[in-house]
Amino acid sequence: MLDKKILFMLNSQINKEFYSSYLYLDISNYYYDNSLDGFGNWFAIQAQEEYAHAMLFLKYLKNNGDKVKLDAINAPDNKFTNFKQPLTDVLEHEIFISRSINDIYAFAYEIKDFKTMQFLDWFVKEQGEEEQKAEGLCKRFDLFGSDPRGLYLLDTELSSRVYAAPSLVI
Ligand code: OFO
Repeated sequence: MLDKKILFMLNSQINKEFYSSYLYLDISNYYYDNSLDGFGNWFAIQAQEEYAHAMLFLKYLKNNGDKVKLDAINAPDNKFTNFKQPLTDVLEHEIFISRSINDIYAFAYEIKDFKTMQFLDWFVKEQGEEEQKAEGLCKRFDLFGSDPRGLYLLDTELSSRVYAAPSLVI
């Protein structure tokens, strides 16, 4: 079984991952509502990925013989006023999630919980990639988003994203 504080931190991370999934689904709906189906698709897939992350944390607790406590998931309260805003919010959110995972990692290191550190290694890398993806979307929106043809092409590109299950197997 896991150390009590690590257990609490990992359990909280389950909620954060489910919230991320909710947040991205909300963003997906926003873009679909505004006929940007490619962006809608991209974020619907991102929502699926976040759900899968939550399930990995859940499984890790179970594999260690610990109980999972599911908390209420906050409703996303985003009132977007332009197409760029969700992208900026996503970048901020991913930075917040990276910090949260780093904090768990730092505590695991402090108490020599090498098993948890090894489990988290995949997430540390994944967060780096997600921050990069979010930053890339912001930059490309700045370049092409204000031109209708540019926006159309970007939307078409994002429509080709398909779901791939996380490479981490536990
Ligand atoms: Fe769960 O990957 Fe980002 O937030």
